[in-house]
Amino acid sequence: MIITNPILPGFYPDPSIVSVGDDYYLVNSSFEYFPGVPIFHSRDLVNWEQMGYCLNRPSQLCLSVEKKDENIFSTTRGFTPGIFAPTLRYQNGMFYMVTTNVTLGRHFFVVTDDPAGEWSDPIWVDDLGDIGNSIDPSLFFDHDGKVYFTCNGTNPKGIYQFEINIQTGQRISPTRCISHGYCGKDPEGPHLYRIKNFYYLMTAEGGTEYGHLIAIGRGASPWGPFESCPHNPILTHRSYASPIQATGHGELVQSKDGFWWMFFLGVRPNGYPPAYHLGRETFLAPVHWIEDGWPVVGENGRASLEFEGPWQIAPQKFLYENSCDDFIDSTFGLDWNFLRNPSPDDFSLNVRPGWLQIRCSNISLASISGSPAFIGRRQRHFECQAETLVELIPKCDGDEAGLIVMMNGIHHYEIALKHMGGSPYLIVRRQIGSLEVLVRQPLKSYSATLTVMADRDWYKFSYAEKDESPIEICQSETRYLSTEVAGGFIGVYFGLYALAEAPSNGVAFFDYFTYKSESVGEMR
Ligand code: 6LW
Repeated sequence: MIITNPILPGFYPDPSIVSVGDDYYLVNSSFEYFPGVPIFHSRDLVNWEQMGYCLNRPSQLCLSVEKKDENIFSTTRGFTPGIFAPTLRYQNGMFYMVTTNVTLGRHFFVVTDDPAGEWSDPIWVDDLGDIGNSIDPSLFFDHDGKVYFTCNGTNPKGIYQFEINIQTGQRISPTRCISHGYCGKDPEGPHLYRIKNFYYLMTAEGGTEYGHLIAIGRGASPWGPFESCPHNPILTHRSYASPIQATGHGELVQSKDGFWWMFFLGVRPNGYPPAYHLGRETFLAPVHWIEDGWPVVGENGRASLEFEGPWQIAPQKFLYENSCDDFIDSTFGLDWNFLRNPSPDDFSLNVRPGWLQIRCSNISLASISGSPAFIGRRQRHFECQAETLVELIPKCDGDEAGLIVMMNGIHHYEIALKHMGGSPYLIVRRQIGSLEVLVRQPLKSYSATLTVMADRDWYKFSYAEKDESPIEICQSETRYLSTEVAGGFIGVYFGLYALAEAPSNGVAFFDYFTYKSESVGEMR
């Protein structure tokens, strides 16, 4: 049985996974998107279904940057904070998801006995002491009942740890630096495991760019010292010609049949110099242990787009390959995300049954303190197409609504209807940092079908007025929405949005949204 990577294509970085009975559960980082920390379920490690989100209530997930703090976060390269790398653990019937809300600068965990249901409100982790900026928390439940909280810190750079009261989040030991990493810069993403008689401390190092790697060490105590694996890094694609690059930040897991696996993030760049726009994705590689008790990942530390699995599994099905939302349901499907904490008044599925209404909001797409009227889904395939039918009911000059290809608040392309000088226009805007290119042309009415077709290198924008053939209006490079250009930790989303230049009562209605990868054939 051939297994195809990525297992979760599109923006799904920092995978963490637990095995419970016949089931596996996996979580990813979600940064500035709401709800936060998607959680997936699988029975075979390869076919995954989304069960929900660990953080689906504002009481668990505050993503709004205070106006006064905007300067701390704003850079010329877009905005990312929010929820960084999570870790998922299971102990005595309870699931724990620990992470960092970087917008607030705090670690916390949430708990549940039903991962598909509601998770608790945050249990905030005590002050860690003076270790600088800290992300990537992990929990380790030892056989003697002790629970360890492990994370990275920057003062100095290293992996830090303390014993935690898992009921309260209280720190119950001094914080100690347990490693400065094994073989790369920026040790982070630590996970502690007890395997046979050793404590293994696994880390992500090298930074989450092309030098990324996973390394491991082991010792007799959870506090170390950790002897570095003689063949570290155990996974890296640095200076290695492969369609998968920047492999790192991962989780080791043993399947029921006794095989071992590494889930990790990687990217699929295009062109030269390489640039990736789908974000950091979740990949899988088999692991075997050599006699002296060290793991070997994939083919001597290298992963591939396809490999032979050791067992028979159902044909591999990918999440959300082909999705069409007719906006018939009264709630949003799990695939949809909002930017930061959405304003509930901006969206309605009830005003006009079978249509999504979005209010024209004057919160700009570039705002990092507010939540623009935007709802989106990940782009998961290089070759794909997104389409919608929109009707704009403008109230003020400048009201607009349409289809957006969004990397971050200052790197995005959109095709939209816009009310300008009292008349309807079709616009395509390309925003690349401080550069803005606008194409516009008059329309007969405030209604049109809008389409974006993507291949590896280009997005092509077209529109069709009622009963007329589609017209391609322009195209733009995928490269300018890549992480290399836009910065941040996210991947491209396709979304629907409505904007106003000043407070407005304008609204837009969207009849449907389709996303299709080329592999699934004709569009509607
Ligand atoms: C994450 C860190 C990393 O917290 O990138 O690749 C950071 N590794 O471990 C953001 O995902």
